[in-house]
Amino acid sequence: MTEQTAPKSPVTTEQFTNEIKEQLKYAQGITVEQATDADIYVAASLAVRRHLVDSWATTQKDMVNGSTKAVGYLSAEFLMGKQLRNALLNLGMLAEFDDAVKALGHDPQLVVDSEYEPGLGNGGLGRLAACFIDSLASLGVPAFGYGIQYKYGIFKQEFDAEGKQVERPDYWLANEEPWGHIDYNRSQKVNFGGQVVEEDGKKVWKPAWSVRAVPVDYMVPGYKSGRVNTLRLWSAKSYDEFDLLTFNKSEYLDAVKPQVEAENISKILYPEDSTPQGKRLRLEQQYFFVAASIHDAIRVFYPGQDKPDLTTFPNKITFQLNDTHPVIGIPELMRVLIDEYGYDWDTAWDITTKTFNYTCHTLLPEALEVWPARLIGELLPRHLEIINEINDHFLEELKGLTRDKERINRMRIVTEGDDPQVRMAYLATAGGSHVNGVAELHSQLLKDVTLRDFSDLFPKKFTNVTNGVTPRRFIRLANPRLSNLITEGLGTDKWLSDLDLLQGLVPLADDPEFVKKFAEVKHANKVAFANFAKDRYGFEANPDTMFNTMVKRLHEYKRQSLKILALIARYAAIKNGTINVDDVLPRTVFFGAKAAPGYYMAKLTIQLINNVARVVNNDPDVKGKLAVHFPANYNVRLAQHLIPATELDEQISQAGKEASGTGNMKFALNGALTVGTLDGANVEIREKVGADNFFLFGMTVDEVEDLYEKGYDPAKYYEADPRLKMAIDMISNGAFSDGDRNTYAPLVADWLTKDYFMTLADFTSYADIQYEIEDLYRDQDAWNRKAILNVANTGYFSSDRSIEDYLERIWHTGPLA
Ligand code: 26W
Repeated sequence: MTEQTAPKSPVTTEQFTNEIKEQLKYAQGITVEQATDADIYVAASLAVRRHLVDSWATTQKDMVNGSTKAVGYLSAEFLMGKQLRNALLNLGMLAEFDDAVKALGHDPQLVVDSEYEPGLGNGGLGRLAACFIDSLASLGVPAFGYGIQYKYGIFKQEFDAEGKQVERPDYWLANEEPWGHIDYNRSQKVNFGGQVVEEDGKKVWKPAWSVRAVPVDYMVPGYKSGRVNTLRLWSAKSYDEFDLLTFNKSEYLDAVKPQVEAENISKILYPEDSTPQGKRLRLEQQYFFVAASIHDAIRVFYPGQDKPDLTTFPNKITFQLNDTHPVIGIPELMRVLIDEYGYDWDTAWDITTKTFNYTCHTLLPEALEVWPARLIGELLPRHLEIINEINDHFLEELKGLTRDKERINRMRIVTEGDDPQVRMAYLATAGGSHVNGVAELHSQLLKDVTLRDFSDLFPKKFTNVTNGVTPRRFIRLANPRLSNLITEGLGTDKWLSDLDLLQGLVPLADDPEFVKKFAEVKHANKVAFANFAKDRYGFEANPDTMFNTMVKRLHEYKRQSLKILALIARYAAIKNGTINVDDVLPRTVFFGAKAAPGYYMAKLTIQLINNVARVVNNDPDVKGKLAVHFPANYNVRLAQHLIPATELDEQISQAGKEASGTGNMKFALNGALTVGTLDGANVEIREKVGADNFFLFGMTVDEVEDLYEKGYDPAKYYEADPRLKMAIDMISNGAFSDGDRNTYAPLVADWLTKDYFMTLADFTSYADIQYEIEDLYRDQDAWNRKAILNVANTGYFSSDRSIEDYLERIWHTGPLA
């Protein structure tokens, strides 16, 4: 008998059916007969929300009245995914929902499908924030997620006839959005521009214009904690009354200019996930949500107090800075403490440094934001003053710690010269208590390279918290078949809130019955994905082939190029008989990737992948042996469908470039084997699952550094491996561009002359390991045993464990009593 500890539904199917009917009638003014799937979705969502309100209110009250420090997670991105089924899971109402909707004459899947996925993030950083607030609520820790409710999220990706990426606006709020609660009465005023004047010895900021930050609250229900936290996303509205006078003078545009300008701030998510565009609007967005959030926290934790004792602020809430994007919050809190509450510099600095902590999510130098002081001065003149003062104080402090003038100069927060730049990562490191990377290798490289000077002088500030993913969404919701098998195997479903319990599956890897059931689950997931893909994208995926997946943002360091070159080499080998077609192990390769709209090489790579797919999928010589599919618009929904069906996951970035990766964790937890480099969290995944259960290839970080040292000539590798030469030559000869030799010339030229991320240098190692992979796959029992050991040994990568690490090492707080 398996122990069932999942939350019990607060209502019966019948009661829930009536609640949906009630919403349809009173909230939407329609009858059951008139209701569409989308209407039922809205009604069911509103009915579910009602079952969360009490715990939400209690959590709010306990948070303010209690003495448990709260966490404020400041992030420019929250990639939440669809909400309904997650809320149903955490309320224990999944079955009641399905039965109630059927009772109302609708198909539960079609009702769920009518929810529009909120795309308020680009990729890893945004999704991690979503997993983290799920874990904070599930651990019962009082917390706010603070961000921006963009009107337009990450663009919708389509492919044109040539296989090129086309971006379409993601106007997600065009549809009824039942989850957000707009709270006009708790809006905050955010000021911009203007100048700073002296008034009786005090600095006074005279802003030129202001925006109204209106909070849109989303409930964040915990799994089995009975707690419901808040995701507070700010939406920009204008204060200015409509200037009728100007309107009458038919200068219409001037009349509404203030409105449009103001509301532009939360209009759209910047679709870059590595290279900041340094746009003024981006800085306005960052200051907008951070300033509103800091004032909101003071309002929440010091209700009705106009002279609060803010020296206690760091005991009320600790703010986590999700990368450099919210770091303007440090000079903002200083401004509030000094200018609005009259604290002296040292007291203010003491409060500020105790309040903030910084997480770095990248190793790419170009991804570390640097703002021109001039731009900050125009938009936030008082903040620039404070940043310069912080810089001065910091340089003084450094003079007390080292006499190495070079080092002190390297550590300047504000660079010298006639166009000074503000280095936000340095401001975050100087202005916070802790700095952490997101995987052991990443955190080590931050200390040894990126922030070396800082870790040498402030070693205690630096720590690591390896990323994690929420098992509720990425195992229980995405993979119910595997979830049932795990619960059966362990005899309890407690693993969903204690993922280390997966360890109990290790002995079952030697149980032929369990291995058989595991294989059946994986195959059923492959069939389910094939049906989903047929229906949603129109392509046929053959479940009797190996499902091999590479899904992540398109970036040269992630090396989708390596995957496509190896794929072309395989195709060529089949075509020219280097490999006997009968010995070829049938494989279906799935790609999913959005490229930042301005990222030329990334978009050319997408075009190449789509055209390789076109040629391969229409070539009878490889039919049934090799297929390539690139479903457009990779997002959380597609991930939830594709990950459970995958057998082989690609984590092939150049060592030392992927900070962590989180897809790697989701695939391993869903029983896929990984082919990967010793990069990011791959290192820890391989440690946990065992070297025998991970396909390792490629250079290590040190070997990469050595090769950069001694000078890297990619052409040499092109000459050395005929498989690589064949693949590149086929591209050059127009095999995937209807004979046009110029289409991919920029890619080929880069590979043969620069190839900064050493795709060519790691090609041979990558191509060679494919034989090992295919040999193992032919022994399905052996493959599935290793797959089960991957599931069993990756409980560590739960975001619950990550949050426990943050609580212990950085936040020093815990669950509400
Ligand atoms: C300013 C432009 C910009 C926007 C977003 C620069 C950098 C970013 C993010 C930091 C990029 C990102 O998503 N990084 C990813 O963060 C994940 C969560 O920690 C890691 O798992 C990935 O390795 C890392 O690439």
